[in-house]
Amino acid sequence: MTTTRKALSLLFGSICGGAIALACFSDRSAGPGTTTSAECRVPVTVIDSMHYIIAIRDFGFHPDSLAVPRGATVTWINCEDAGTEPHTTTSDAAVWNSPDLNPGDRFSHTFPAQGGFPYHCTPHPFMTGKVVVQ
Ligand SMILES: [Cu+2]
Repeated sequence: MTTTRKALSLLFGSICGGAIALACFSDRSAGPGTTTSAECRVPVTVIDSMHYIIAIRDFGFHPDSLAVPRGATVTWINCEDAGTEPHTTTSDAAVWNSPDLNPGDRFSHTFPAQGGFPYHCTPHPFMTGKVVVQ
């Protein structure tokens, strides 16, 4: 039982650590100089080995190709200026589909299986990207 508890505590510690890291990156407020715009200016892609960020900026996904380990969570953040039309992250094979993401909004998906996962933005089909789960 002790071993199980330790494992659980480690698991939750790890999840909470990730949540805290994400929370640090997920403070939202309006206007310039806020956490969201700072976060969008800094090219942060890797939070830790299981949490990754893809910024949506200038009508593109940055990075547009991202390799992650199996079980990783990817968070897309709309880093466009306020007032820019919303984007989505939509799996080409219907594995995930975000709602409209306005500037400052985010959407996360966890990838349990290996493979290549191409995606696009529904309102702007020229916006494409790919997550490769290794
Ligand atoms: Cu778009």
